[in-house]
Amino acid sequence: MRWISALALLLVTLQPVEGSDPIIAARVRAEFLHAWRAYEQYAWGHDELRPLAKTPRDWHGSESLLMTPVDALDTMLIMGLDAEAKKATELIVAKLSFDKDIEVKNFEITIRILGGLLSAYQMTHDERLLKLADDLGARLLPVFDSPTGMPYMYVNLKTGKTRGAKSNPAEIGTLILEFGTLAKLTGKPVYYDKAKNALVQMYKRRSKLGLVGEEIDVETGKWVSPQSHVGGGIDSYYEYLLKCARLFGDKDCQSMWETSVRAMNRHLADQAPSGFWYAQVDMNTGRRTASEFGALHAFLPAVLAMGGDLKRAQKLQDSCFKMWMLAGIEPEVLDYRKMTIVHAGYQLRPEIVESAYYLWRDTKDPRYLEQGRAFFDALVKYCRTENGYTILKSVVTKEQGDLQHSFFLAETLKYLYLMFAPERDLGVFNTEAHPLR
Ligand code: DMJ
Repeated sequence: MRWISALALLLVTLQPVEGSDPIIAARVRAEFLHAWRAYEQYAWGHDELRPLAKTPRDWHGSESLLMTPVDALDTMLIMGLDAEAKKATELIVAKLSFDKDIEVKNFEITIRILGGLLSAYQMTHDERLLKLADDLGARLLPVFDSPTGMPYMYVNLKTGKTRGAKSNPAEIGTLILEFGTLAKLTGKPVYYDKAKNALVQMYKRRSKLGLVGEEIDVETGKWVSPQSHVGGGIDSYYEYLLKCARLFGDKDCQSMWETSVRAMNRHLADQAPSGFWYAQVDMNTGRRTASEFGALHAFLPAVLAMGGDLKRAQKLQDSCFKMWMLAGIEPEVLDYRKMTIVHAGYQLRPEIVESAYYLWRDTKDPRYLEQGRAFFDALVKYCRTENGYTILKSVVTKEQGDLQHSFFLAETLKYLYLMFAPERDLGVFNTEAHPLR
């Protein structure tokens, strides 16, 4: 049977795709299929695939929320993989149920499942997807019932019981694109209002310097950690201030974004000998506490570019690329003052690719296509397995771990494909790369 799959791969590879580099676009599409076929074969109906063990991985015990099919569906539609998209849709409609006695993380379920359902609905007009999204949105709503209106971290989908008062700006402020879109599509303003209030409540608690910290109690509204940075736990809060303004024309979001990006550039930006970076500082004093930057921070060039600051976006992307090239593939965290790797894993993350995609779109500077080719070559070289793609335990030794995250199909491969395929306007991407209109 091997020659049949080799032939299928060849045919996919040879399909013409007009764009900045049709050959690479076709190769990315073929690699997407390689990842998807492995999921189909070894993890069908489950959340994610462990490609080395060839076993499924579910997030909530034995219950699946079909993380990979929902996350990957709009990528299939964008790549023109119609048969695969149809099969994934039928699985979702037949099997996806939120009437489950499980506690989910509001942020992850919102950006992956709600975002994925909404974007696929907007692309296909399949009402069944909107119905699922509305059901999910209603089950997530209890998270906002805290004394401040900022959401709890977890909610039980069946009982509505919430947990996790200690949260962070990213989990509190990365909801408005999905809940806002759901409000517009269902005519239920409550979704928009609750998510917008959470964002505003978060913003109101910024320090005198205009910065937010890393951890906050949603019941008391008091900061638990004053560490400020643009990495995990804070990153997409900034992203959604700007994207909320873009998607909904919301003037409050525009003004919150402007104040926040000014503070970020003033107190976090760091011109070091190794390049231009964003540091860790105390949100109240502005004192630098660390000089760490990593795979998650690499979303920022994209957002700066979208905000119109191409100068900083380009300088920062040059630094990000240096980070990638240090070991030939991107470490999770780097100390940019020492230029040493702090956390050596690579989780198949998309952020650096996303930034190259935006900068290519906005500048047409060929250096971003070169970066894209380097990303793709390294992924194929180090993360490809016989059955899909996997994370690395260490970018230094290149030892592989065993997980194909759903965001690899939702984001990493989508942004790579879009960079090399014909340009088109898809709308505003949520933080999981689900385009919304
Ligand atoms: C994704 O789930 C999203 O991009 C999120 O904003 C950050 N973490 C992963 C990818 O790294």
